[in-house]
Amino acid sequence: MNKNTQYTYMGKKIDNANVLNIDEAVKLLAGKKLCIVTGVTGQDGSFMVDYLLKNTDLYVVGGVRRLSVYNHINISHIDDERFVLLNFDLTDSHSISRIVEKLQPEYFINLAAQSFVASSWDFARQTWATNSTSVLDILEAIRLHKPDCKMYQAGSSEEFGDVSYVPQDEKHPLKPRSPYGASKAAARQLTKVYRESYGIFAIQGWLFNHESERRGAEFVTRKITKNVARIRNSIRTGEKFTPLELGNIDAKRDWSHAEDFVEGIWKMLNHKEPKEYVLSSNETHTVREFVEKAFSLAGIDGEWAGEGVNEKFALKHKPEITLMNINEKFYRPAEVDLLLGDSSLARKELNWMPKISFEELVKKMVENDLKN
Ligand code: NAP
Ligand code: F7E
Repeated sequence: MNKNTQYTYMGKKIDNANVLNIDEAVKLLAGKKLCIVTGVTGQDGSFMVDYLLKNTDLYVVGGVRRLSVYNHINISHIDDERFVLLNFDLTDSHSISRIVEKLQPEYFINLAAQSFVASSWDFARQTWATNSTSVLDILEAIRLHKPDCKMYQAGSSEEFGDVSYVPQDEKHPLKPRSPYGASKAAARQLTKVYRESYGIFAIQGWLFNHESERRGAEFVTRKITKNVARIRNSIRTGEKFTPLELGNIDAKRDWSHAEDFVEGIWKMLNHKEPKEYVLSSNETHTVREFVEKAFSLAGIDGEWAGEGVNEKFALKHKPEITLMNINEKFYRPAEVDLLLGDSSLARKELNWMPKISFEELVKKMVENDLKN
């Protein structure tokens, strides 16, 4: 059996074509304490499932949408009878309502989204439907069918956007710069309104960037580490290679490892009161620094030359060999220049602390891509 395409649930073989529908799930899970996690094929959802199976007795229902190609790599390692996959699409309000009504979950952790900021200008309406309208549908389903279900909505530091002060804490105003940021800010307001109007335990966290070996390949960190691995292999074999191409390398981000953040989400959900927190490393680094560190960890020494769109990172002492250059097509219509979080409230009240440093994060990602 190829674990990437098929695994076993309660003695039954499950594969991409055998994700459960709601009636099958109701039969299998009747009477069990459940947590629904959406977006389990993505980075955070898959780590959340790992965390819940390891640290709780809950049955975990992973929401996946039907796609024409297999995309379950991030969950293909899981072989646990408390984990079941359910057909789920954020844009289908009827299905969301049925799922909450029939499964009566204890927790609903909404990690699914159109999460790529750059695409949100291309698909602004789809981003809004996926990231904002769906949150209203989830909240309404909980209000009507399971008002004591605890709900987590994946908020983002992108809501702070054009920042007013540094570092950003829970009091920072919402000033989004992209359709993505605006959609998350709207979802946050809806979550707050439902919490305050109906007493539902519905919260969001303002999560600063978090990455991992499971990060999607279009996000800047994974794009860098995958390309570093490709270039390192070409240098070893003496093959010609095309350089890595990036946009704004002076953008600053507060990067952590996603595994630390799923723990923070669970702590927020189990805090004595429904309260919103910032999760962050409290350090900021430029994309440029990430590039330097990733190449250096792969044993490649580079140096910068040129300016603006002509700037490049080339092999040290061999400036004719370009490792990275700028391609304007990766610039965004509006940029969030600087993100730096202040997560002291979460550290104090939730006793939460990220364990994996920036250096370790880059190392883990580079080593993983070199290995693969
Ligand atoms: P991700 O890897 O891109 O995963 C997104 C997930 O959402 C995937 O499983 C995707 O399914 C699913 N999805 C997208 N559209 C859907 C739809 N219409 N119906 C059902 N599922 C759908 O994102 P992530 O990095 O894990 O982020 C998790 C959440 O945290 C997202 O809400 C993101 O916006 C938010 N967030 C992330 C960060 C970060 O730095 N990672 C920071 C702050 C907030 P497919 O696999 O089928 O595409
Ligand atoms: O970009 C710059 C880019 O796409 C980071 C999502 O998880 O975190 C993430 O959003 C920075 C930006 O993440 C390239 O302009 C330069 O300044 O990795 P990213 P993001 O936009 O910060 C927040 C908190 C979320 O909520 C989101 O869901 O890197 N950059 N050159 C580039 N970015 C990309 N993707 N590709 C480039 O070539």
